[in-house]
Amino acid sequence: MSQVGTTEVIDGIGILTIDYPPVNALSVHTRKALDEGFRQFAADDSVKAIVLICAGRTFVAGADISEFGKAPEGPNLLEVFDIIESGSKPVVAAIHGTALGGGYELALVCHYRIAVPSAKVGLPEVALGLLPGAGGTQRLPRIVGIPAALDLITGGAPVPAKKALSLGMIDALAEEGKLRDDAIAFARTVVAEGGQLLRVRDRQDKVEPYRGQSEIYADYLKKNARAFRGFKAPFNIVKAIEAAAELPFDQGIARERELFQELLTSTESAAQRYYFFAEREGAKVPDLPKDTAALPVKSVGVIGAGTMGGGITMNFLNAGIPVTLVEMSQAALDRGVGVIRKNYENTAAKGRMTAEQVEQRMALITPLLGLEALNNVDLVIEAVFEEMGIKKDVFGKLDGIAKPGAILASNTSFLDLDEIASATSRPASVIGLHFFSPANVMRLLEIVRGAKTSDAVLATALKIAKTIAKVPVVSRVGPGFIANRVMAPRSYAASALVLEGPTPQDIDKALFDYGFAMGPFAMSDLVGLDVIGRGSNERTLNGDLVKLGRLGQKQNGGFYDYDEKRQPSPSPVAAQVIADFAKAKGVENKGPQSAEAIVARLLYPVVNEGAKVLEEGVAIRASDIDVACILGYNWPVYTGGPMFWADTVGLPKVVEGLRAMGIEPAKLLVDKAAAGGSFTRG
Ligand code: TC6
Repeated sequence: MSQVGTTEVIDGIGILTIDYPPVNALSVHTRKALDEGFRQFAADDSVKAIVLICAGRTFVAGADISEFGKAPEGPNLLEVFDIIESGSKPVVAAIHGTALGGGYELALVCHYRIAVPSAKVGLPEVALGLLPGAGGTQRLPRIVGIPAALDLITGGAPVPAKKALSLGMIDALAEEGKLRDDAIAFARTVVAEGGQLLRVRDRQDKVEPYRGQSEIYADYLKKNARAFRGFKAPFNIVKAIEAAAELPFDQGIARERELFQELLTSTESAAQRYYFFAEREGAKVPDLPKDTAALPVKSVGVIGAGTMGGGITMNFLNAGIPVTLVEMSQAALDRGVGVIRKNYENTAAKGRMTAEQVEQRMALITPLLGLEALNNVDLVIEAVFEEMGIKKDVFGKLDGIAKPGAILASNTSFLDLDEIASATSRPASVIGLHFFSPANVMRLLEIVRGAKTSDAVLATALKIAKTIAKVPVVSRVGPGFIANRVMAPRSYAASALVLEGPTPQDIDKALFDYGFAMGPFAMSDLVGLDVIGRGSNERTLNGDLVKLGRLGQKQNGGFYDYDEKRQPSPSPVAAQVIADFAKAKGVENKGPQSAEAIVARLLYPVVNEGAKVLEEGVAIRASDIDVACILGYNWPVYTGGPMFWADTVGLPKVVEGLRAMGIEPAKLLVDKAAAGGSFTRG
């Protein structure tokens, strides 16, 4: 028996335990253990039924994603599944943690499924640009029916055990902490009742009613057009589920395989699989000793109850950590607390929280006036006005108030953290925690490591990110840190390009088709041109529009005109303003450009800035830049982010494109292009 699997037999019940940390993925070792274990039990006459259970934190969490795209080794997964399903002894899958993807598909080839209440099951492959290619698209519809299968597999969300029970995805709940005993008892009952083998593949009752109804799938795709835009996997998933209704099981499996292979070799899936690991890499800091202990954070203080401070506060309340929220005036404090309450009540009104949970979270806030209230918290996060003088003043005062060892964090989005830290006598305790707005929703957290930030404080920040369900990327101090800095050239390029011929709608459409939710001009109109142009003394295009009273969507239109339903249309007035501005700047109109050229013009400079951020050591690795852009700026995940995308375009092409735009490429980019290297592959 391989080390990954252990077998034992207790009173006629064979127990196969899989132990392959961290998540018992279906690697070659796990497949071998399953293959050997089931063959052994099949040959053992004393075994009447089998329990499949896992050690560690979870049941099998899926195929081993790191094996995808490599030459297959060891027993084939589908053959192993066939041994389990077509065997003559009933098999009970005993589930704790998460049975996801290939892990839940493994449970589906067992004849029974029992899970503890805290377990979750599901088919999340869509998030990797894949479909459940080990029978999931054929078996799950046979349990839950076509409409539910469409939602479950294209949505991919793990289903909590109780709901899974009501949907039939599992057959029974075990008592928490007693999974093994309950699964053995369940298997005994099955044997006592005749040892029936329930094979999901043989079920027809849930799919038959939908046979011959192709409109279900067309309607479903239409209804979800927005969510599925740009992705490949949802379309193949829908086709595979249609096959479950229309084809005999084995043909359905063959169709699933075909559709899976198509996804596996797609750039979209490669990008999404890369992104899965990229999100997890962010928390790894090579020069931070692994054994660095995090400091305890049992209470938090937030300075500023505005939009940012309020959003930051909610993250901690959601994690059950009490927050002292501090403002300068009672009115600002009341307003801030009121907004937080309203946000929770809105969530409750949508049924995603109970009234009791709203009160529990609100009870964790202590609203107080003045910084002195922060004398006893473990972590202070400052979210005051973005101006160096004000920040230094706050940190100087905090230094005299906060208890020794407290972490002093700034939410600055572009100021020099080291200068802020210099206002204190304890720069080792100062760190940047840069949240993105709305801070209670956006998953990105840029952790800014100052020149003097201690290892313990950095380790604590990384731990906090996990506690409040954020994805961290670590940045060194530099203007705009990572996301804001690398994305800024996109805006500059758009402002320059619109003077040369392409219209705002040409540019927005090119970026929308690339995969962004909206283009830069639609975005400016949404945010407000007066807000974007604020603070600049120079004549700007935005400023010229504002002078005409065009503030964007909120007033008289901006780059677009808007009807009463806020639907945009091209604006002749804006077109004239652009033409006048171009003339004043002496920019020649060279006419329209292709979408490809527009995308290159706006996004190659982002790649170039990314290369500089790497070169300067501001970001640790290219994948952190991709994570920051995907989570901070909604860069389409199926391109992998700017750096992964640049690798797919080809770095020599990017270098050449930048030079043609009159931009000198970063040295790192030039060197990699010349050496045939890449940012993200190996
Ligand atoms: C599939 O099954 C397709 C089937 C078709 C058949 C052909 N493979 O997330 P964590 C690693 S597709 C390899 O930090 P958590 C992860 O990289 C798969 N590695 O922990 C990390 O490594 P590190 C369908 C994996 O407790 C470590 O395990 N399944 C895999 O916050 C811990 O992970 C999924 O999509 C894997 N499948 O969450 C599920 N999974 O420590 C994907 C994890 O070196 N996994 N690792 O950085 C998850 O959603 C979560 O990992 C979790 C645990 C909920 C299982």
